[in-house]
Amino acid sequence: MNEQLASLMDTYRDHFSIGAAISTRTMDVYSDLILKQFDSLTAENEMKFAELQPEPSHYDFSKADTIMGFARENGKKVRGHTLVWHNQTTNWVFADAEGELVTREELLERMQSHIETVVGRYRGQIYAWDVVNEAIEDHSETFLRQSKWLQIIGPDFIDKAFEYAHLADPDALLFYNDYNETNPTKRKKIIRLVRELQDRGVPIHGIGLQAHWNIYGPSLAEIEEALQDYASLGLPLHITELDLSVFRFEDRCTDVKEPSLAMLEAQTEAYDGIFQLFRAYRAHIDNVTFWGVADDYTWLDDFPVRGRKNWPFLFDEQHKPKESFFRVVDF
Ligand code: HXH
Repeated sequence: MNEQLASLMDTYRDHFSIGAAISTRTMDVYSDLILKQFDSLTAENEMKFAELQPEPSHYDFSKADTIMGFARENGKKVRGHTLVWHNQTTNWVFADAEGELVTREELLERMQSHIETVVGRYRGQIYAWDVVNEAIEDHSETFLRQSKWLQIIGPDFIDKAFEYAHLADPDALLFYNDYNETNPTKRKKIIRLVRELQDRGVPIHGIGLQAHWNIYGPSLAEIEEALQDYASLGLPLHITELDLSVFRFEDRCTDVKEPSLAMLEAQTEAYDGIFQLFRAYRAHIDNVTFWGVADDYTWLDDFPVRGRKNWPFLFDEQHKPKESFFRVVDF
């Protein structure tokens, strides 16, 4: 590794912490990059409900603990992801012994005991939790997304999740986290949700903007408008899952074996503009986390299009800094 290479976390020390999502596998593959470039880590999957409590009252903390140990040994902060979500949550959570939906009281009890166990285990070691993930409906006029949590408990499942998490670790910062966060319609709904939580005195301390964007959009103007709007709530913002796909979401092509020069140039310009904005909003943004480390592995490989690879990060498949990296650290 080039000794002279700049460091994202050092360059941005006075702005915000810089994070990356890792797994027990990628923390070894990327250890050199992680140690030098990132001061905050998130488990990409290892702290999700289905991973931690695959069966009733049967917890498996082995992978999560491995990541926590790696973070502790290397002096990295950890963001927790995620406690209450409609995905990657096993069906048993919502079912009774006969396979029927459980009652509201029973589901609240299961939610609380999961949150108590997980947040309690890492109390004092995880500085921020994504308490509720993706509860807002995308397109329609509907406010909250249809989910078992909503169906069984009702809209206050969100309040309860935050209250339980706050009881389990009063010092952890509690976040609402969502995607398509720059879309004006969804943005308004996210802001309405957060404002209502604040008005009811629910312990929410920040908003997580996933930022799964691509080289075609959202535009810098749309991103700035969103940052302004979210900042007006007076809560800190975390950019929780940043990546910049080189494809439009719906692009079906699977024959691109390496990113074209045009793609990489567009990505460099986009990253440059996005980080200019992040720097301009440093008073509101406390953390910027990438949803991965380097282009040899990303959740966007094969998603949402099977057979389509992607190259969304600042480091290439050989873990070398891309042009986008040099622009992001040059200001
Ligand atoms: C995030 N969801 C999650 O927060 C994170 O935990 C996970 O590791 C990766 C991304 C982003 C997302 C949400 C909805 C979505 C796609 C991505 O919707 C679709 C699902 C299937 C097909 C098309 C869209």
